Amino acid sequence: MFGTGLFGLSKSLQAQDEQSMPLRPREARHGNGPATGAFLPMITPDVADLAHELDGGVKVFHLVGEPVKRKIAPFKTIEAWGYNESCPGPTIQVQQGDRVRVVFENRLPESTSLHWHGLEIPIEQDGVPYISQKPVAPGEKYVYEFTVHQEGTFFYHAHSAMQEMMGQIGFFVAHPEKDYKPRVDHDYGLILQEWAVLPSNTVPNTAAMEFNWLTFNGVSAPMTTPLFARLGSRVRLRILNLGMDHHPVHLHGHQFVVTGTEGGRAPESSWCPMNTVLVGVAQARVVEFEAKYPGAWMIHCHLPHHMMNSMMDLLRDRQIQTADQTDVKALNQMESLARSVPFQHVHHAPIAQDAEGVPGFPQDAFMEMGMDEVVEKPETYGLPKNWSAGMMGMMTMIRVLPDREYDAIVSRKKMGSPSRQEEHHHES
Ligand SMILES: [Cu+2]
Repeated sequence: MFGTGLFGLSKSLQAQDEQSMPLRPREARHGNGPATGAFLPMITPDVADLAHELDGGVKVFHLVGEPVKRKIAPFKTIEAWGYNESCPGPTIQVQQGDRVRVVFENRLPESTSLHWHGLEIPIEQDGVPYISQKPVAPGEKYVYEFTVHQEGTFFYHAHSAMQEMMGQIGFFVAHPEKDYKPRVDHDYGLILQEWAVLPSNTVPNTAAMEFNWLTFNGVSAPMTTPLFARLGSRVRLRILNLGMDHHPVHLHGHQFVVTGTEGGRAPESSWCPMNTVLVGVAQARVVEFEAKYPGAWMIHCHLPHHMMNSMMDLLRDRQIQTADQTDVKALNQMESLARSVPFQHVHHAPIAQDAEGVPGFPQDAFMEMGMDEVVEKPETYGLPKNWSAGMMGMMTMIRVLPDREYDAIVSRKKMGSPSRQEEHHHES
């Protein structure tokens, strides 16, 4: 069972399967409850939404800061910190104009606070230890409450640098009172993070400046759940970065326009065609595009070292190297690795007969670790054999699918998560 890719979803987390529903008129869509209006919820692949309850007119969320074991690859689990058993934390979605209360509980071993990045709220709600509030001690609760007058892609995070690097961040999306124009059919969010986890370790080294694990929404490719869109639909993608590096995020096969930043919607006069957007630290970039061309199109950070993970803890005696490697040796290592982790081993791409005599060899040879079966989920249905060998690090894909294939994935998702369907009130 892969589902959302999270360990033990708590009941406070509401699974996101808007994605599993076929496209239908916008008027039929609603958020988590009786919001002030209808909006198309954003999907955060591999991360759940945070449900809320209503108290009078106030949307009340319960957020718990705590240590989280996060499986970032089929064979690698790290001990991060996050919220509500999730890292990154669950996605909060509200609507412009909402009054929001977040009851925060600190189950970390040290003091913390919650900062609402980009929101124009009173200073008492700003979440900076000692400046705007007393730090929230372990075991304590703290209540944040404010009115959201903005629209856009914001986020919450601990206002402590090392806690940020332990993973303490989550989306806070404020949907506009009135739909953006043009409307989109799919809305996806990706949080970019990087981790330094030394060999044989599980706890990120938050003082490191070099990172060996790169994740979208807390998982590395090919474990990232593919995005999917109906051919001909319009797609919004919100990309959020909180780490030590800036990430140029590239989309294959389509041009997009940047329609917003961490400050909200951008005027249409500023939109220009691109296919790579630099997402700086603490920034969000919102892009939109028409899903015109069928296929499985990569979305990835284009920094070469972020298109892979440095698997030094995994490969043991074969760390990344460019010498003293033979085909036979590499295959033996891959096979023993596949037995020990375990994943399914698919033979790597061919090499030349005289490869070992060529200076510089190997580079990408032997890097491919096919693991289709181990990362299989409804969203991977129908991908070509060994697709997973082409995906590493900060990488996912958007599958642009004609009706029949789109519907096949939707129905597989439904079959895979029958219990979650009960939460839906969308009927066509
Ligand atoms: Cu990057």
